[in-house]
Amino acid sequence: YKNPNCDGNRHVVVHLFEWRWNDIADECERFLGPYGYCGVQVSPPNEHRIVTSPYRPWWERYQPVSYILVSRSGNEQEFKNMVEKCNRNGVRIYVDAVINHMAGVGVSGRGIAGSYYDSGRQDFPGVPYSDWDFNGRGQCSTASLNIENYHDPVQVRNCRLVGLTDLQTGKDYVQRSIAGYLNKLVDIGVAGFRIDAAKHMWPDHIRGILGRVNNLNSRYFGTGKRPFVYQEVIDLGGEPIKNSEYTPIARVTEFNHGAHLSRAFSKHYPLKNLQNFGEQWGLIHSNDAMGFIDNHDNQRGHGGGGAILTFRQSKMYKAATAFALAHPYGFLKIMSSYHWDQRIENGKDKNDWIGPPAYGDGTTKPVPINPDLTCGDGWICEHRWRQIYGMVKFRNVVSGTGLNNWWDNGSHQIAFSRGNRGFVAFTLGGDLRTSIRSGMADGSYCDVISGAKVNGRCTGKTVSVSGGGWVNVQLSQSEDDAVLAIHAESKL
Ligand code: LM2
Ligand code: CA
Repeated sequence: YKNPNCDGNRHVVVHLFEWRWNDIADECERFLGPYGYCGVQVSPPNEHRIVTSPYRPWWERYQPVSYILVSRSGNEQEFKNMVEKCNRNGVRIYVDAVINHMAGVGVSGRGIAGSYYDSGRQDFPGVPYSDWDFNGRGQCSTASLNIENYHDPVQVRNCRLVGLTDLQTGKDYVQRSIAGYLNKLVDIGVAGFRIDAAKHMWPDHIRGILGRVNNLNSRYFGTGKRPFVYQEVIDLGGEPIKNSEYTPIARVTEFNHGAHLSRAFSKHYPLKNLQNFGEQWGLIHSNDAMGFIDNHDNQRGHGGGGAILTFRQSKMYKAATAFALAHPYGFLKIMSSYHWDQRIENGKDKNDWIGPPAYGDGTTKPVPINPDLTCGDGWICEHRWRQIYGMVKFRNVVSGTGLNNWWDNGSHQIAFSRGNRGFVAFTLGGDLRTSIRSGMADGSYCDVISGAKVNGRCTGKTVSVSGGGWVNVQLSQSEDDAVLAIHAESKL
């Protein structure tokens, strides 16, 4: 479950948070395929509640009503078309699987596909699930039936996460229902899953469910391939539930990866400390990790929150992302966000619920593309920022090499090479003008941060390597970016 099943030499996934299936299909063809992205994490494709107070928050999609493939992003036919078109363009689809729970208690009505539900009675005929498929007094000991104490692993698994009706994921019937949903997706041609709220499920239950999942569709993947799985476990230390309970099963989201890099690029400590970044910093093993700077939760203060860099601190964010992409650690995911106006009161964003750009009736807006490759209508599209897609390509080009020729100035200036395939330099403190040893062949290169190599010419800074690998680094503090990067395929 740890192999992402990328097509060809592709190594990075993008989370197109709240995008419609039709837009993702187009994006695979016009951008993600050509620019070397491996795949897309899509928002939950199954039927969810329609929440009207607050009006259509993004988080309504984390309240399942059934496993029918109708959601705010589109219907089943649109989903199938997307998977087909993306696979045809060499881009994989990974589904955010919300399988720990169903909708929050105390509401009834119809989900977005029209299925009736009554979460007060724990009745979800669209699956169907009924009361005895859920954890109750027999399994959860808190009076509220909610998780009240994260130091009690039984509560964390068997009680309700923020009031969400908690499935008995150990039950044969429940496992069969969930596996039925995942198998439907696998048969359509998805390449894997993010397991939402994995920390709230017993590791053995996840193992049991995955054991019931089919091999990937041989039409796209060849025979005998298992889905890629990354389990969402927020382990920032200090709680009894550890990442290490889940790494034997499949990959795990490494929240410390982005947390450390966010702190480093916010200058909480000298960049030179990053010399031994990785497992030596207490991160899980590189081959077990799904790394990222921010995700849809912590960019708005949910799910652990913390001082995470996001698109709002764009210069530092791009530098942190560039470091992550240049460094060999982990398999990486890029966040692609939409804009919302923050309203911070007492350190909390009162607008943290705001859903995607939408029309008055709540339907999600399409993603318009500007001539300069950026997106309009409130879609941020970090994955289309030149500094980010340039480094996604860098990661593909240097794949398989190690980290060599570490250099630092003892403080906020660092540089390193990736074998003889790539070189990066960073400054968060003063101008960086010096020659640094690299593994690169002598010649002229295009810096893929300030520009790109287009038809053999460089639209940004040209960088010369001479004297047997010495890079003439010219990077000033006042530039738009704190990074310079060259790779074997940006040679002019
Ligand atoms: C996740 N990972 O474990 C998701 O990444 C995260 O975004 C989900 O929470 C969570 N688990 C459950 O799938 C989000 C959001 C919550 C929201 C839930 C359910 O962060 O704030 O909870 O989705 O929609 C909302 C209300 C909360 C209420 C709950 C139940 O914010 O106040 O609790 O619904 O009605 C009474
Ligand atoms: Ca649970």
